[in-house]
Amino acid sequence: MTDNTLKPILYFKQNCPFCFKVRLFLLEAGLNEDVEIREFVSGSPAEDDIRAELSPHLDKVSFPAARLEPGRYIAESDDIVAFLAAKAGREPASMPAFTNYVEGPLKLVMNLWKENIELKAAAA
Ligand SMILES: N[C@@H](CCC(=O)N[C@@H](CS)C(=O)NCC(=O)O)C(=O)O
Repeated sequence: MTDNTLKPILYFKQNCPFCFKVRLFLLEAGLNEDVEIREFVSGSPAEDDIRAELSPHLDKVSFPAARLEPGRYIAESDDIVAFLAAKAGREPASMPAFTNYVEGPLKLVMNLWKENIELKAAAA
């Protein structure tokens, strides 16, 4: 039987594209049972609880975030994937769904987001 208290805890904001990146990695790597996922909806009481839990441990709270082990928190999707991959002996670069998402839709969303900020600044 798996000891749940030792599993990494992942904190996800619902519909966040960077959280989906970690979700996709977990799914493709078959690691869903090796982590505990705590997902919140923006504006919900669960969000307040999660932010209160994370803020003493992180310089800046962002999502996804993870408690890798008791007292050890990080918040950067690449670092979370790298930690989980190393722990499981997996190579994210060789996972086609994960790499397609990161290089395709996620990159597109990030580029559109940057372009939108630049256009707004230019229009102001
Ligand atoms: N580079 C970060 C970006 C994460 C990010 O910007 N996440 C957004 C949600 S999609 C966030 O946390 N925004 C601030 C907030 O919700 O407090 C990563 O890859 O983890």
